[in-house]
Amino acid sequence: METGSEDRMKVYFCGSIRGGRDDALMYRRIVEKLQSYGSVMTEHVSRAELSDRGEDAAAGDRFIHDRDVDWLRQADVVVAEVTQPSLGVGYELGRAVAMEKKTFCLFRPSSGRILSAMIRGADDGEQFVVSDYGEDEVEEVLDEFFCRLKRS
Ligand code: 6K6
Repeated sequence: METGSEDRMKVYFCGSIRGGRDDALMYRRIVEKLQSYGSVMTEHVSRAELSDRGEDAAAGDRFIHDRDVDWLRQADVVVAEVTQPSLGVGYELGRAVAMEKKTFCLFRPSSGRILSAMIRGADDGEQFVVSDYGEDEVEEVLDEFFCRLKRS
């Protein structure tokens, strides 16, 4: 897959906004790493100053939905941090499956949560992959996924 300046891989990153912002710092780390592979269309999801109200003065919810679904359509790969449950992230993942996007979900068992069966159970080892990770390993786990993606 191309990662040159004009033809950079488009990565759609999903992370909780109105579902809760507890993992915002982890989203930042993930987005910084993703930027080494391609261009991250949803970089705003990782903004530390964004509250769980997910407010945007100019854009209404319909605008956000339509723009994000359009970006999802254009994406080469979808990466989601799914530790913090979020309706929006779950919806994006369902749409990504319907669009047959390569999708990688990251979950931290140390959170004490148990991931939804609808996400864990969607793992087919190829098109939709779920990976458990520890806080110190996120960059390594992403490297492994993108290495495999380049070879496929
Ligand atoms: C402006 C700046 C940052 O956020 C905003 C306004 N809100 C949203 N902007 C863009 N994408 C959003 C917004 N709210 C939700 N989403 C999408 O849904 C993101 O791509 C996230 O992956 C996901 C989060 O869903 P909720 O249900 O946790 O909000």
